[in-house]
Parts: sequence; structure tokens; C-alpha cells
Amino acid sequence: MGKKKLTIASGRPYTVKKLQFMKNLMRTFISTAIIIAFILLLNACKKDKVTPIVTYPAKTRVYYIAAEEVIWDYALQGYDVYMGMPFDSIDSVYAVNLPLGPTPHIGRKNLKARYIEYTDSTFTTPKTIIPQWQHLGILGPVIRAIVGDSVIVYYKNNTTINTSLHVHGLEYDASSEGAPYNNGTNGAGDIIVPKGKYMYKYFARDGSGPGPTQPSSIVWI
Ligand SMILES: [Cu+2]
Repeated sequence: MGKKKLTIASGRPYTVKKLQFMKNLMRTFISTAIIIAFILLLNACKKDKVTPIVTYPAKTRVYYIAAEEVIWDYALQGYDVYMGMPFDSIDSVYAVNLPLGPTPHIGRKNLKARYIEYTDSTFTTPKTIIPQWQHLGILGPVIRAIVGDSVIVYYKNNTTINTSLHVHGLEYDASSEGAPYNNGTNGAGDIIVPKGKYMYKYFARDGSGPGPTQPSSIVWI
């Protein structure tokens, strides 16, 4: 009899405790599942709101660029534009053409090679430089691309020396490096002889564009 009481007394609380534990476990599981579902729902709403899917149809952008020799005037305005005053005695040594002497200086005007953009493959009509890019002076032209684009530059060397085109910020293979290649070989595009032509091909990858904290466009020089 004592044995029976002992069985009832010890077995019942055990069964009740086990059931209670299982109920608590289920409640915890259900509430956790509801919270997870809610967080997922929030994230789904957040994604829809913050990062709408924008599809950009990638393009191939084509440029016609020639290298040309020009006499470039480094002091076009004839005075110190930065200081708003005439050149002083030190500036004048570099900003004024001096007759050759014992200590000749390069002076104000010099023969330079620069890049000029043309409208097409005939390289006869230079592209108009719009007012907002005229401050570039001897730099330019500007090559623009959006991530995903390909860029093709038809290049012509109109100078009397070997030239090439070398870009930063775009992806390319060795043939479009436009400079001696660091594997010991030279890419085909690194030496364009006078009157020579070449086609450079570049790609705008993710790293070409602005990062998350940068403005909508970035400049590579
Ligand atoms: Cu470089």
C-alpha cells in the first residue's frame, strides 16, 4: 500500500511538471516564431521602401579622341588670376617668354600634346566643349559612364611622337592598358605611332561608380 501511495505521489507531479514544461516550450516557440515573422515582415517592408529595384539598361558609349599638338598658353589672361594681380618678378620668369640666355626658362607658351574629342571616326569635326567643361583647359575630354556600361574609344594619334590613352576607374584587359604592362610584355595599345589608330575598350564595374557614402557621380583622373 505504501508502495502504491509512493507511486501515485511521485508519478503525478512528474507528469504535471512534464506537461507544463511542454506547454511553456510551445508557447515560447510560438511567440518566438511570431516575433521572427514580424521582423522578417518589417525587413521586407523596409527593403521595398528603401531599396527599390532599379534596372538600368547598360549601354556601349563610343568616343572618338585624337592626340594633337598645340601651342599651349599657360598664362592666357596675362596676369596672376589666382592673386588677381600682375605677375611679380618671380612669376614672370616662368609666365613670360624670355629670350634664350644662360638660364633659359620654358616661358608662357609651349608645344604640348593634348586629347581632342571628335564627333565621328573621320576625326574632322571637333566636338563642341560645353560651357561647364571649358574650365578643364588642357585636360579632357570627359569620358562618362554608368556602372554596367561598356566604353569604346576610337583613338588616333595626330602628333609626331608615340602616344597612347590610359584611363583610371574603368576595367580593361592588357590590350587596353595603354601603358607598358607589368607582366613584362607590352599591351598592343601602349604605343600608337604617329598617324596610327587604335580601339580601346573599357568596362564600368561596381567599383567604377560611387560608394554608399559618396555623391551620385565620382571623377577619376
Ligand atoms: Cu594608371
